[in-house]
Order: sequence, then structure tokens, then C-alpha cells
Amino acid sequence: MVRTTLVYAGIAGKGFNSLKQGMDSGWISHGLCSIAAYGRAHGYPMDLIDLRALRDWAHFRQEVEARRPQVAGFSMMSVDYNPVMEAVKIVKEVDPSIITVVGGPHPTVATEECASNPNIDYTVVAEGEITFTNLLKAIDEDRRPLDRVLRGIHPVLDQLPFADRDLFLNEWRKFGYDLDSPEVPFIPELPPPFVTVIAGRGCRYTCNFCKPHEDFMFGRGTRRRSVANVIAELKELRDRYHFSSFMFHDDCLTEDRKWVEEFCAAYRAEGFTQPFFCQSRADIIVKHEDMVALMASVGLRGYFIGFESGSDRVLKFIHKGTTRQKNLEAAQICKKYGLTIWANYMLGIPTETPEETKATISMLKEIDPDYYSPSFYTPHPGSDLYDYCMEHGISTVTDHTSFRRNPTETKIVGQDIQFLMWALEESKKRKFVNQLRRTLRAAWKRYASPKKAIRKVRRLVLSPAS
Ligand code: B12
Ligand code: SF4
Repeated sequence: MVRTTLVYAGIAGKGFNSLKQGMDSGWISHGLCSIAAYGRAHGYPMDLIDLRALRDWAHFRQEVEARRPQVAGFSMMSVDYNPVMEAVKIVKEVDPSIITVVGGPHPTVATEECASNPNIDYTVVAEGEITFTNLLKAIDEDRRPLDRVLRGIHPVLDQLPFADRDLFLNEWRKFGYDLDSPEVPFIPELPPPFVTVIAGRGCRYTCNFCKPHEDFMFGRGTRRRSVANVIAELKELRDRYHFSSFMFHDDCLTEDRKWVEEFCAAYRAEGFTQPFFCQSRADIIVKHEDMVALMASVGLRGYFIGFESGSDRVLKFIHKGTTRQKNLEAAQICKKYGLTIWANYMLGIPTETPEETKATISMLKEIDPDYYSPSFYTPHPGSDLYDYCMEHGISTVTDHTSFRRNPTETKIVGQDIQFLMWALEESKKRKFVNQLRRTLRAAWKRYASPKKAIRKVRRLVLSPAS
């Protein structure tokens, strides 16, 4: 059977040796874990090289030399382009007969850019489980496809084996990373052992800074797994990793309230109490407050919400389907149910005026989120707003590394970096009264919660001399 090494190249942000250093440095790739699970289920041995766990390119070369796979498969967002190109070059230098295959979000929308590279033998567009395994079968049977671009087949999600987390865990352990958690938690609300789960693929909304990229990947709309299938995976994760918290990676888990209600009932019935987070949208939270209450009652601890902008004109321009007022109301509802708010928002959206940027700042002061997740708008290939930027010649992105959304450089012609840096800082400053409230609440939790007070009193009673 053909032997494959999969490669995870997520080092554009933090570089080599970056495992366990924050959010993009301690999570698995569900895409690769799903491809590995499917391939292994069909008898194909797979291992992984995670560049985040390596020292440098020489270390990567050494690993390829030691493993000598017949096939190397690379997963690739747009931002991963440079490291993946370097990696395929090294693989071909080690042994030109190793068949290289790329797949993921970037090859799906920038197919030609990948396919035209002579170091890349096959470019897979869209979902890869079935197509990649079919390719391995064809290689095994010595009937390699002539076409170098292969179109992915959308799998029936309930028929896929669960993502094989050990693909990453075994690799990390091998490189000496001691792990008390299958994935690295990033906030205290989600204690270790922590895992991430995906209950569906795609999203039915049409925000133009994002869509239609995912429609190319997963088809239009959302394909959700059955509740029974997701619960079965959670049971397996409970038995295997004893997880204490988890997070749904779904773009918008709450878009289907019937599914959510069914899930909440099953989660409770199966005895799960572990806290979890998921992504939602302000308009959904406002429309379905009772669903929010239900989720909070079974373990939801917080939402990631794309508030994006405090200007109604900009929200309309990006087709967000919400308003400043709805954003504020959604935050109030989260607070009512004790939910943590992780606020995603963008500064420097094309056409945004300084006054509109200030509206985003004032909105954040009203929302008073628990976590700020700002970005400077970045045009991502595959999105309508990217096409708008190209048509108007206003993108300043010249290197794939700049496809990171991190607020360090502007991506749009004419934007004033100093103003955006000021806006960034200003957006994260809390109102004095909100800060005071937070400090008092934290102090109460730390020193005066009933449990701690009782413990303190008991200690005083038992050892009055101390
Ligand atoms: C979870 C997530 C993250 C997590 C974990 C990422 C990870 N390791 O997968 C974190 C927080 C780390 C992250 C970070 C970023 N992300 Co992100 N992320 C997602 C999200 C929401 C889910 C990913 C996922 O698991 N999907 C489900 C799995 C099954 O799909 P998949 O991974 O794409 O894999 C399938 C196919 O792509 C294909 N495939 C993938 N790899 C391979 C390899 C081979 C060989 C083959 C044949 C096929 C194949 O087959 C897989 C199975 O069907 C997606 C949106 C989405 N819904 O997909 C955005 C998304 C992938 N992220 C995106 C972006 C922009 C980023 C950041 C650049 C943001 C930033 N900070 O600036 C960073 C980059 C990190 C880095 N590499 O340096 C964009 C990518 C757009 C693009 N053109 O590249 C997406 C599409 C969101 C969006 N619409 O804007 N992200
Ligand atoms: S930004 Fe979120 S809600 Fe909007 S289309 Fe993209 S994934 Fe869906």
C-alpha cells in the first residue's frame, strides 16, 4: 500500500518551533485529520510532519529523508503558500519520485497558481477525503491520472470516520512536546484537556469579505452531521481524551436552531457537562434568545461573534446581515446569560471613513467584550470583496504572508497606518465604569465567593492562631 506523509505548514505567523504558543499554534487541522482517518480506514498508512514542531528547514529535509514516503500531501490556506512551496521543493530535492499533492482553501480558489508549479504533481480542489484516497488507489494500481487538477468529491459527513487526532498527537509527542491536552486551550473558560469538533461544513450566509470562498470548498449552504453522529464522536473523545472542555469550529453552529435544540437535549441526556464555545451571529442571537438560554443551560460558556463594524453603512456594504443596534442587543443577551463574548471585528474595511472606524470603536466600548479579536481588513482570494479590491486596484498585498489578518500592516491603498494603529488601541480601551465593574467582579470571584469565604472561615476557625 502506498505510504503517505501529510504536511501541516502553519508557520506563516509564528515560525518554526512554535507549538503551544497560542491559538494557531496548538490546534489540529481537521482537514488533514479527516483525510488521514479516511485513508487509514482504506488501508493506507499515513503519518504527519507538522512544521510548527520542527527546528528549521534542515530539520524538515532530515524528516523527509528518514521517512521517504511515496506520496506527500500538503494542506494550504493562502497564507501558507510560501512555506508549502519551500516544502515541496525540498521534498523533490530529496527524491523527485515522491508524488506531491496540495489541497485546502488556497488550491481550491487559486488552482492555477498551484498547478503551474512543476514541483506539485497534483492539485486537489475542494474536499479531499475521497479524491485523495482514490488517487492513492490509482497510484497503487499503477494507473496515475493524467489530469494534474483533481476535483474533490463532497462526502456524506455521517459516513466519514471521525477525525484522527492521533495524527497530530503522536507527531507532537515524538518531538518531545508533553501534552496534558489533545489541543492547546487558549482561555481559562475552556480548561484542559481541550478538543475541537466540527459538526458541519459550509455556511449559508453571504458576507462578502468571506464568501463565496467556502461555497467552492463545501458547496452552497451547510451540510450538517446528524446530532447522533456528533454525540458519538464526543463520547469517543470523552473515553479517549477525557476532555474537560471543547469548541465547535463550525462557521455558524447556531444557524439551524432545530439542530441546536436536538443537540442540547442529547448533550444533557448523555451526561455531558463540559463547557463549550461556538461561533454565532448577532442577528441570530437577537432573534433566538430562547435558544441562547437553552445552550447556556447545557454548558455553552461563550460565543465568538463577528460584530465586524459599528457603522450600519459598512455592515451593509459587507453584506453582514446585522446592524449596530443588533450587535449591541446581542451583547446584552450574552451578558444576561453569563456568556463570554469573543468579539471579532475589522478596521480599515474598503470605503470605510475615519468616522465609521470611530463608530466601530464606540460600539466596542458599548459591547465591552471579554476578548477583543481585531483585524485589519485583509482581502482573501475567493471572496467577493477581494474581487472588488482587485477590480479597483486597491489591494496592497504583494506577498502571501500578508494574507494574515493580524493588525500589523494595512492591506488597502491610501489607508493611514497611524490612524488604524490608534483605532486598534482605542477599540480595546474599556470605559472606566466597565473596567471598574470587571475588577470588582474578579476580586469577588477571587476573594469573596461563597465557597472561598466558607473555606476561609473554616480555616480561621480550625486554626485561630494563624
Ligand atoms: C478552524 C479554522 C482555523 C483555526 C485552525 C486552522 C486549521 N489548522 O485548520 C485557526 C484559528 C488556527 C485558523 C487560523 C487562520 N485561518 Co482559519 N479557518 C478555520 C475554519 C473556521 C475551519 C477549518 C476547518 O477545519 N474546516 C473543515 C475542514 C474539514 O476543512 P479543511 O481544513 O479545509 O480541509 C478540507 C479541504 O480543504 C481539503 N484539504 C485540506 N488540506 C488538504 C490536503 C490535501 C493533500 C488534500 C488532497 C486536500 C486537503 O480536504 C479537507 C477535507 O475535506 C476555516 C473555515 C472553514 N469552515 O473551513 C477558516 C479558514 C480556513 N481560515 C482562514 C484564514 C484566513 C485563517 C488565518 C489566515 C486568519 C489570520 N489569523 O489571519 C489563520 C492562518 C493560520 C496559519 N495557517 O498560519 C480562511 C482561509 C482563506 C484562504 N483563502 O486561505 C478560512 C477559509 C476562513 C475564511 N472563510 O476566511 N483557522
Ligand atoms: S463571515 Fe461567517 S457568517 Fe459570514 S459568510 Fe463567512 S462564515 Fe458565514
